[in-house]
Amino acid sequence: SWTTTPDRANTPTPKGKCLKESPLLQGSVKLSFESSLKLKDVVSENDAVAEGEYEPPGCVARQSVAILIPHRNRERHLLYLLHHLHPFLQRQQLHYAIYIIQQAGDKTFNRAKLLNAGYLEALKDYNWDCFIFHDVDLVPENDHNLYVCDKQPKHLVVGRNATGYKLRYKGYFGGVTAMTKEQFLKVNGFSNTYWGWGGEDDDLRIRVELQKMMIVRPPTDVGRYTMVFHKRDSGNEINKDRMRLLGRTRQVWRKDGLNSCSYKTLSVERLPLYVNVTVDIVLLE
Ligand code: UD2
Ligand code: MN
Repeated sequence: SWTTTPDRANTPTPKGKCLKESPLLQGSVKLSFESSLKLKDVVSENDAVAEGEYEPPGCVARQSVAILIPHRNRERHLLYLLHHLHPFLQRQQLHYAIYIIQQAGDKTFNRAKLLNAGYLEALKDYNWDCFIFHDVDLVPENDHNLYVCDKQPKHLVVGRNATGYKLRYKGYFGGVTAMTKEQFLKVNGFSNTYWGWGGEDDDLRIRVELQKMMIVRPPTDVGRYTMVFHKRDSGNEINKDRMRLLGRTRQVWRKDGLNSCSYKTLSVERLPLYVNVTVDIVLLE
């Protein structure tokens, strides 16, 4: 015989775990925001995605990650984000799904409560290891910024274009964060009581600190984002009560959060690029 290695061509080998560092990463990539971009283009770019979900073909992903995006009336931003985020996550060889959490009605926006509802809804589909809480207008620039969870809660937005790519302030925890299913449960999720702009991200940081967890971040050259320009949305006016609310977090976190998040699921649509969850969070408590 001219070969001593056994012929494995016909025996299916079980898929191994994906490598710690994906060989598909490209580093810093040039982002495009073309006004001519159409939803159908983004759909056809991503034919390996079904109902917002993807699994790497060649190996078993190291984590299963749900990306939760609070949303209302930002369709253009959503399209740009989907266009960049799907390929980005595929290069990281993750098993993931994207959930868009839509606030029904036109009452004041509540980002934090939407994310609590998104966490609870996503867990009805699958036992996700890791959750990424993601603004719709932030596009990651470097695919070494891994969308996986660590032993500690992770803040992925070290800097963005508009602020010179510097951390806005010490303890800043807004924009995009990653927490395991257990870490998020341990802090009882976000507060449900922040209506309008601001404070809910600092509240989550306080919850994390109360549990003696530490926030970790990627290096500065990796945790870079472009925020698509926008003005303050109507229906998301600055929350004048936020400082008072931040003063009572340590007293109320046990009973204000995931365990008290009342909402009504109005619809769950499984679209090609994301699961579209519409919730009524403005209920009489
Ligand atoms: C900052 C934080 C954000 C949050 C917010 C205060 C960064 C990069 N981001 O964002 O995480 O803490 O301050 O609440 O620091 N949204 C809609 N429709 C609306 C209003 C909001 O979809 O009508 C969603 C959308 O995902 C948006 C997010 O809520 O990205 C945050 O709102 P923003 O972008 O207006 O606030 P911004 O940029 O000051
Ligand atoms: Mn924004």
